[in-house]
Amino acid sequence: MLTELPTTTPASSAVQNWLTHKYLLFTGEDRFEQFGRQAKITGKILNRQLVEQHHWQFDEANALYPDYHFLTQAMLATPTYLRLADPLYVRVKHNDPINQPSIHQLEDPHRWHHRLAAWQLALVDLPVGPLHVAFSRFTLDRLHRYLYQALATSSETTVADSPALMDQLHDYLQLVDPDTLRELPHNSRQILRAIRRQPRVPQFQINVLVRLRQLNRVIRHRGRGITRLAYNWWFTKLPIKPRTILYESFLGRNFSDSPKAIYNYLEKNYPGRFHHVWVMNPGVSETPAGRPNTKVVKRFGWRYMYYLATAKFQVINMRQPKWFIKRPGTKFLATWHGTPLKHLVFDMDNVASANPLYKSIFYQQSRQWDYLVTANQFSVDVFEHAFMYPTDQMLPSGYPRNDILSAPDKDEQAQQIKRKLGIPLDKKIILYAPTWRDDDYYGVGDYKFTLKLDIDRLKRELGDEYVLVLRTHYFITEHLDTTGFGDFVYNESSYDDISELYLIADVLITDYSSVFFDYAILKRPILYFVYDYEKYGSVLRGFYLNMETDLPGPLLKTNDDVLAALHDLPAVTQQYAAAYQRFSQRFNAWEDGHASQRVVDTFFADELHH
Ligand code: C2G
Repeated sequence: MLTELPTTTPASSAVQNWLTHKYLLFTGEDRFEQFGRQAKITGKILNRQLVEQHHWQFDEANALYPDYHFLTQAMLATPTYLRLADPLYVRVKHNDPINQPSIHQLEDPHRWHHRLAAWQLALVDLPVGPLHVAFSRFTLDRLHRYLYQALATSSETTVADSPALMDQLHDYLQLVDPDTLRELPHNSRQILRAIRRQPRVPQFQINVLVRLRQLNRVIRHRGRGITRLAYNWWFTKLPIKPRTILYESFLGRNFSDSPKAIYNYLEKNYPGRFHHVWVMNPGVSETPAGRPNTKVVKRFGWRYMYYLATAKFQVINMRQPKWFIKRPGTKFLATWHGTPLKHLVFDMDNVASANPLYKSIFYQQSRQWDYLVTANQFSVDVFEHAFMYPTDQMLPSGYPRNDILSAPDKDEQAQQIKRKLGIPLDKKIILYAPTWRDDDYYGVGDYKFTLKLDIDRLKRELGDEYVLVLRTHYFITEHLDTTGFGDFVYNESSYDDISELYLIADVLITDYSSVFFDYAILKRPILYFVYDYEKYGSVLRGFYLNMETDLPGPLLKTNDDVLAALHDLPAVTQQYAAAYQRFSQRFNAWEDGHASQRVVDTFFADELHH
């Protein structure tokens, strides 16, 4: 067995030593962030003389796992190793498995064949002893973890479907240390033992064992697991409901955005034609509950799973769950949620906030979309490369969510909204709606926001004329403390629909949020408070627009600049008149107040016209 030597030597002299001594040099095994990506130190450095002396070679016939045999042989011959504190060699994880997969991310139907062949070659040459046990344990652990994927009947390239692979697995299991097999959890142990005894285990027997294992997991995960199981085994086998529509906006956090506009349009123009099901998280105050033909279901609850499986139409503004099964006969409308300013998916170099599989998960999910709603030609062009999505499946419609901004009665609606929010009718409104920061978070989907806008000063200098409506992004979970600002600040971060806040706002302050594309339909002044401009643009995301020349308003880096602009908005308006016009032509040419109609006429065509 390998023993670790004490790391008393600094890296440089360790490298010197390694040339003359007989040991492996590990450079650590930690995962960490490097260049904004997940990285792993996996380096093993070997003495070249040793390699030549033993004629160790990579198995070039094995395209995916050429190094197992090489490494086990090296470990056998060099029973000690030295782990270095400072990395000499760093592997950055590939974060685009679709366009630039690493060998481990390649989709290869023969992966299991290569894997088993490599293990077999390595284990055959390991004499009984600690390394043999360790390698058996390592491979059985892999088998245990991927067993479901490898044996489940629904998977495309299963071991179970292929008699040759079952034979190979059977042969491999003869080699492993029997004691390590005993260490496996019950169900995996049973499946592998059965295959060890006879290669041709009947499929039904495997299915039973695999299902038992799934059940086991469910019992461990309780709640969600059971509903998921019901979704997989039962609900997706039920007939599809031809007139049911499932809607979801911002992960069930709001009753808002284009799904809401489409829903309102359908109920107004085709009342009673459809059953509407809205996905809402518990605790959301504004929901369509109680409206005709409408149900509200809890995200990930039983009824949600049922409708996710059986509703013929799905209208969603972000992404469906990873495990969503797109059934034949169902139709999926992705409305998305903004014209892109920040680089998206395949255009992102570094995925600072997400896991390395983000791009491939996004890719698989977007293949399930039948249509993607777009607000302008610019979005069509960007989505084509950023999502790798075909343009002929995009709807060049404008955003349904923006119809309200061209409504003939928008001024009356604005008065009503102001009353509803308790904002004095004689006050003008500044709407501050910034976006989130990829690197400012507590945990997954749980982002922070640090308020850099000097509210105190705004109140002092503008409080007689204005109130401030504060609206944080839906990812920001923390509630900003605005006590002490009295009736100057209205924190509408949990208000359901930002379009209604646009309607009442006399001026918008934002940063890198797509909100200004929509707000510009109203032709009112827009200011950009970009206190972290250099960092955001170059390190975190990168932009599709030239922020210096393409925007309809000024980039302001300090509170002084923001206040100066607010004090003289007519000057800003005048200065940006030409830029604003260019901007509107480029981004809002399709926004004529009839986007919902265009989307509905295409997406529901078969249902409405037969
Ligand atoms: N939004 C909001 N309040 C904010 C910011 C955003 O209600 N303070 C809503 C708006 O509808 C906006 C949408 O969330 O259009 C998307 O927000 P962005 O800030 O643009 O950020 P993101 O969610 O990363 O989406 O193609 C657009 C991109 O996907 C950006």
